[in-house]
Amino acid sequence: MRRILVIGAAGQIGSELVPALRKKYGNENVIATGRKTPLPDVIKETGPVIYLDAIDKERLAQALFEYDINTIFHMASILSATGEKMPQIAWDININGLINVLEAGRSYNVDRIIWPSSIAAFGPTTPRDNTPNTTILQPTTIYGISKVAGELLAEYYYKKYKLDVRSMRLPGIISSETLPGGGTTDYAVEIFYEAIKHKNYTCFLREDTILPMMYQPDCLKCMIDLLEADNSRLKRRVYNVTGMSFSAGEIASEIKKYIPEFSIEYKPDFRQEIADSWPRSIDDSLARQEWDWNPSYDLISMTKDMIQTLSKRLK
Ligand code: AKB
Repeated sequence: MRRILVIGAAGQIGSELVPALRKKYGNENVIATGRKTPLPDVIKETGPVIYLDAIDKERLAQALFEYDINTIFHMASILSATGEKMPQIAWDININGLINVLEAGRSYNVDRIIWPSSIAAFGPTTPRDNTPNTTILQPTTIYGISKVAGELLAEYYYKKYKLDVRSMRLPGIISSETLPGGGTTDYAVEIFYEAIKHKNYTCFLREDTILPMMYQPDCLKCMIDLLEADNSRLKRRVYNVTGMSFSAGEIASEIKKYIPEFSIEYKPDFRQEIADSWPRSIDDSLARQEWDWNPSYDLISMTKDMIQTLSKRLK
């Protein structure tokens, strides 16, 4: 039986991952943790919730012991744009938090840890189209540097201590429940809220900026599929995954099909340089081969679903 600790349950992914995990593994078996951001009611009302800062080693160890945890989703992270504003704090939370989770996991016989990496692990020297799983990793953001270090730690703990850490390089995640915070791909979520509420949006990236993205239902499936993947088939700890790739201009055109009066202007800021250092599209064939990764949503089906879901909610 899985006893799961979700660190960072209030975030864009965590807030929907906890309900998905509770549905599959039972409400009492999924312990949601938060720090500063309040947890959504649906999480507080359906199962155990605790305060936890992953930087606090003792509190982390206590949580693993008290709740008899054997599986951890470590979702807490400072994203790319915020990281550039406070690089030392980003390093502390992203790396020291991860090392604490790995060390506690090793001491308390945790048998699986899922920790997402990101397309931010790539950099300007990486091939930008159909980026392979194994390639040049020379990121230029502190977030990306922390992801590369984390990927190497995942491989290291697996080899040295047999700790079963698994990771996927997430692209931008598009979701309708919780807004992302502090990322470069956040525009692809904000654009829907602004289009529905105000019929216009000022985009912080150029119109022709193409980035890899994934819709939340595919992201949740990705988390659970990698958790459950048969270890004998996995030939590495870290996998490329993707759902779709589009430019800012292309998503705006797709939204206009539903909201014809929608207008967009482009005012690139410091996040443009970050976006320009990341791949345009991702080769995720190894994830498909080794654990049957198979996303469902493309730009057309994702836009339709986002517009329907958010229009209902925001009205
Ligand atoms: C960000 O934009 O920083 C994140 C990511 C791609 O990891 N969404």
